[in-house]
Amino acid sequence: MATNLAGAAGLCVGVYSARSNAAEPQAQLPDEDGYKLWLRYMPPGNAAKSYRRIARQIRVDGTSATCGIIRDELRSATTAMLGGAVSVNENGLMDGTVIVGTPGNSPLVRDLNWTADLRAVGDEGFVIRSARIAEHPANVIASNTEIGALYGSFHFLRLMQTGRPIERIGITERPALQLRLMNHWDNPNGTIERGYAGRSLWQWNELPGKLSPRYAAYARACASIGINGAVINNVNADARMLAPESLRQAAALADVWRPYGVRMYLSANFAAPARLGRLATADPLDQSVADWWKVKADEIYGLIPDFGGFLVKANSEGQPGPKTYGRTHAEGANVLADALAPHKGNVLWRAFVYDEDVDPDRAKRAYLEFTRLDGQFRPNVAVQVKNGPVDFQPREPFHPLFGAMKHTPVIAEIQATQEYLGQAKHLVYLGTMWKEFLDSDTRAKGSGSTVAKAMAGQIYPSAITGMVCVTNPGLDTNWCGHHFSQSNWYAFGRLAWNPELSAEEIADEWTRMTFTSEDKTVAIIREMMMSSRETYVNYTMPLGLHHLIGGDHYAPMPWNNRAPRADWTATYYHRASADGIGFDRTKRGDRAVEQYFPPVCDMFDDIARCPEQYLLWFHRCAWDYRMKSGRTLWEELCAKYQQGAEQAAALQKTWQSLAGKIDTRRHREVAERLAIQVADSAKWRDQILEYFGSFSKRPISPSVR
Ligand code: GCV
Repeated sequence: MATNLAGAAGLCVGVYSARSNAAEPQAQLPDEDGYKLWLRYMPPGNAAKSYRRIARQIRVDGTSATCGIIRDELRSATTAMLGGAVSVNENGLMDGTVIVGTPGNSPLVRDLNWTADLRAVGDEGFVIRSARIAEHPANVIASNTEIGALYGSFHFLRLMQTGRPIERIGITERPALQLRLMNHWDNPNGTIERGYAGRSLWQWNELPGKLSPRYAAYARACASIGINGAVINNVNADARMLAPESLRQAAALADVWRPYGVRMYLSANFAAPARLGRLATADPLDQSVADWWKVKADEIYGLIPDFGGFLVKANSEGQPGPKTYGRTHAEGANVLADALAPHKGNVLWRAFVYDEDVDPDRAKRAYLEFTRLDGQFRPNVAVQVKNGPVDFQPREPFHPLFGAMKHTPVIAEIQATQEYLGQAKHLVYLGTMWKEFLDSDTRAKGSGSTVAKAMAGQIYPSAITGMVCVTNPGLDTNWCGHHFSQSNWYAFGRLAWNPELSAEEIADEWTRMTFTSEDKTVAIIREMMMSSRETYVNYTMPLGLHHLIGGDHYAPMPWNNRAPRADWTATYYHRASADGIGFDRTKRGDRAVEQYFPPVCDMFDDIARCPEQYLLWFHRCAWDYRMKSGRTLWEELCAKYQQGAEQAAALQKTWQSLAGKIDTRRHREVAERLAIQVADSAKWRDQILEYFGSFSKRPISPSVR
């Protein structure tokens, strides 16, 4: 009875394909506060006419809370976009029905017999296809699970929000990674470590009795981009987060999130058996400790049956861990893993460790500690590795642990909260940075062994795949502090679902959903976003420089040479002197390059082939070292800092040109932050060049103003 109108299954609609261009002319745009994120559902310009024909009625089979959410979302979104009520009918069929269901809850979907296609998309994927059902042209959003159907519904709405065709479509989507998690660094007292958008979303003084509407709004936003879990507390974990009262609070949040497919995870303090359980030790090989974790896991699953697992920061920056008891990271992770295994929970064990006794170079330490443990972790442990070997710098080479662990799942940790990237004051779109990372070729198994493939278990089979994001929402009305910081939450979700997406297409769709569907304005904003990260690198830490900051990680502080640890200073990294600048990590230096597979190692090691963007990360160079541009290193540094400051000023000017194209409030709020960014970029340029000039003893190039 059903005919596939789109032809071959799996035909995907390209991002720039046949989009209706101009929006219908808009008069004075009403002010917006950013609360709606990318889910504004504005009229989609000229496309509305055809959409009205294709989406006339909604039929969502199934009675669960998730089905209710799908129904409400489709109804309110289409009604808002199409300018007239779209009806919901659970029984009827008419031309232009949007049908959503699973073979389990919908006889219509079952009768389509899309068994093979649905098998291919797994539990969370979906098929969206135009079909003729009982002689009626319809669009069907089908999945094996209701959560998959929810993801499919948001995908369908995204097509409409971005003006793409919804007629004769055939889309098959399956997430590349299993775990797509937000990592909040929120503390029980309501503060957020490295949070720049207000206090924590979680109202501990009200939970579990009172549920803020933001909990569901948050889960809805996550679901709209395929995020399927969240660690709600700081990795610098307070042991009391595992106390019964806290668990009841977390359970209340988990109950709100469940229909959206967002699973609860907690950061666990490794010393909890001692600090909370009052045991004499937290030694992972002590039986009483293992028993304590087992009882704790049972208690958690009694309250949160779909609890995802523990995230652990151990023996790092003062946190307790197995090494405190002379045990390895594997022995530490395994005791928690054994407790969670009967419940199918996972342990995400962070590789952000840099004990000084392991190696003098901080960038080498995690690799040294973890590669020797490969194969010793339980199957439900994944090692969570930051994108680069130091710490979320504006630019780092990829972490050498990607592709290096043959027997242990490695998942990636990236950071949206812009700790080192202008926090919520600078406009920096991170999609480009994350793509640079994901597309990096580890060469672990020949060319094409990208980080994205390593993470997805395509280089070595992996029982757990995933990417997590240290994330940015707080209680600010616009969630992320800077309106453009929302794009980083968005880009994370989209890339975790599909790391093959380009940064440009993500920026394009986010802009259309967040600001406007007017093509010219979209193109301008997209370009602003695409160049913004390189701009930031240029005026802060170009050519492989890193960590030129102090305590708050915001302002330039290259002279910072006093901290409790050498590797928290700036001078440890740049090593500027009268002879030159840079950290020699080559084979003649501290041999950090050897942690990469040979072709990558040789490329980084060879100063002629090392990409100049990593030059001072891997090489120590004389001030007169000749760059590819023909300039000396010193002149190149001057040029980069000047270019960055000019680019920041250009960003501001471009935004000013969009007055009237964006509602006044959001335009003004972004403009205010751009003014700060422009002033900061000049400050970075001037202070860094003055400081390094005191070593180079060369004049600052006349082009620097
Ligand atoms: C949560 C950096 C940050 C710390 C953070 C740490 C980590 O050092 O500055 O605030 O602590 O990374 O990732 O554990």
